Amino acid sequence: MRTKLAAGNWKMNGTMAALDALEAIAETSVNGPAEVLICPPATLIHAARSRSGTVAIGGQDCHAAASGAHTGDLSAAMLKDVGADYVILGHSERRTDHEETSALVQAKCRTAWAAGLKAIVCIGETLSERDADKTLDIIGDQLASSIPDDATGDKLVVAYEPVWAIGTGKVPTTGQIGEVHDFIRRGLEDRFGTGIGGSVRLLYGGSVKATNAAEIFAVSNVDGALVGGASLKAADFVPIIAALN
Ligand code: G2H
Repeated sequence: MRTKLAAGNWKMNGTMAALDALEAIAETSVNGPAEVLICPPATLIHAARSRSGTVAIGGQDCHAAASGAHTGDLSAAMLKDVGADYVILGHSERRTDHEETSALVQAKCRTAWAAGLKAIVCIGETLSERDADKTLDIIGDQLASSIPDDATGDKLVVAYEPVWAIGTGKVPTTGQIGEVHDFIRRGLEDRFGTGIGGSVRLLYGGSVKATNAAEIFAVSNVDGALVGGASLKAADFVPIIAALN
């Protein structure tokens, strides 16, 4: 049985005042079985930890190296040290803005696991790839090359985020989401066996909001969501959590 996960990705939004929203989310989402996670900007992780109650806290990226001369970067151990339980890796905004490859994402994943963080590895096709009927090829390649061989359901979450649905208000049909999630599940089971492959949680991400969450959560192999814009305010995020519970 996979525990459902409602994960909020605040991206580059939020100063200390935003922690009021985190507190409101924590106060109103304590009763359900779903796990709730907020990934604020790294500057807020330490303060967030003391105000998040049972809500887990995560980072949005980490360096592939454990430490060293990497000005401006953060290590997985640093995130863990200030209270993070999770880290998002390979988000399409990082793949695009910072030219991150799947090989780099895999290296970051290894470092994150070594530091005791759970990794949410993001994969997804662009619109031109979908239009060219290459979606499953792209997903298969990203899945194979972004995830290390020693994955387990305790430390890996996979987020399917079609790039064309991120922050655009465009959402794939439930049929399109189901096709990709079933494909990812089969890929994980083929590679890691049905025990491990069946225990990894699969999140959908891309323009999830209160009005579409319930129908997305009803799709097979959707174990929750990675939510951007709609995780910034409790009034928007709490109904999404409720739809999962
Ligand atoms: C996709 C998602 C969060 P949004 O990036 O990872 O953002 O819900 O704003 O589309």
